[in-house]
Amino acid sequence: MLKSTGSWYEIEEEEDRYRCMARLRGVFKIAGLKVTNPVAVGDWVIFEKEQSHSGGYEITEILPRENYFIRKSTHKTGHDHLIATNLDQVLILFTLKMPRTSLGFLDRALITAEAYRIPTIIAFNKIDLFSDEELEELRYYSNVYEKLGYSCILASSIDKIGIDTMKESLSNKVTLIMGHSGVGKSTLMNSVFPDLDLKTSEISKFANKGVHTTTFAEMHSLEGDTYVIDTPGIKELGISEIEEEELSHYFPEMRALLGQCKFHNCQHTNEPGCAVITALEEGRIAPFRYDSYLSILSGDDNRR
Ligand SMILES: Nc1nc2c(ncn2[C@@H]2O[C@H](COP(=O)(O)OP(=O)(O)OP(=O)(O)O)[C@@H](O)[C@H]2O)c(=O)[nH]1
Ligand SMILES: [Mg+2]
Ligand SMILES: [Zn+2]
Repeated sequence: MLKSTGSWYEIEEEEDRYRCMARLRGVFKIAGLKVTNPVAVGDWVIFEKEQSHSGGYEITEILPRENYFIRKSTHKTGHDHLIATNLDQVLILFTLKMPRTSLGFLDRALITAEAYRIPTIIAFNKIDLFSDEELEELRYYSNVYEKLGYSCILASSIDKIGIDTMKESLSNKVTLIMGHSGVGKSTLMNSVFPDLDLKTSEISKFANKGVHTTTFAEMHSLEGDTYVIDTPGIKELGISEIEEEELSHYFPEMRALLGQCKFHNCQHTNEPGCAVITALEEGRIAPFRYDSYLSILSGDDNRR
């Protein structure tokens, strides 16, 4: 499924790659998931011609998902929203300004991807805008994340930096593109795949808060087996389905210390003999990562 617009779904047939619009036949309930959207971008579905005369198509079955990227629904309490499914990787765009991405947001996205074992690439975007000092700050972050096993790419669509590397990383994969509104997701995809021609905002328009240029998540089928899913910017990312006790498992630097704390149920806040706190004190864990951990653990709402 490539795109959903209300009750209609745009789908691409696997072999002949023709496109059609389809509706859902009946109600789909997915065991164990309370979601606002039963079918998500990336889903493999079975469809057929509508039994009535209309000539339209109907989705009759959703095939089991390999993985999915999910967030808390912002308008329906207790429900989640599927952003996309069956992903090879997630690309998170981060900017230091215009607009600034918080490290808390980045870490929440990384944790969600970790929880579903989806490899992640971080693009530090719009580097043409930054002073030497800011670039230094970016390099510091990028170093920390590289060491944790995330590929980092410094990128700029204006100065054409990182475009070839990006193209290589995205080729023949299904990639979900994530980040706040205005970080340059659509612009970057246009730079990497010039045929794409996605709608982007002008600087003046983007200065207006609340303008979302991309309004639906949409999967774009490109050369070979390359698929990118451009999404509307999200303001905040509520983490779903992760228990407090398992949160540290999704921080690779803490996962590495699993079982080394004095207490087996250590939450790494102020317990004696905590291996995580020792690592923090010895500079083996970056303070800003530990801050993210604490803020997510305490349910603080710095999701933005
Ligand atoms: N300086 C600079 N500006 C950029 C760069 N990439 C994009 N922009 C500008 O950033 C603004 C937002 O770009 P978009 O590509 O529309 O952002 P988006 O992330 O797709 O935003 P939504 O669709 O609303 O989520 C536009 O004015 C772009 O021209 C870049 O590398 N450097
Ligand atoms: Mg966009
Ligand atoms: Zn501990």
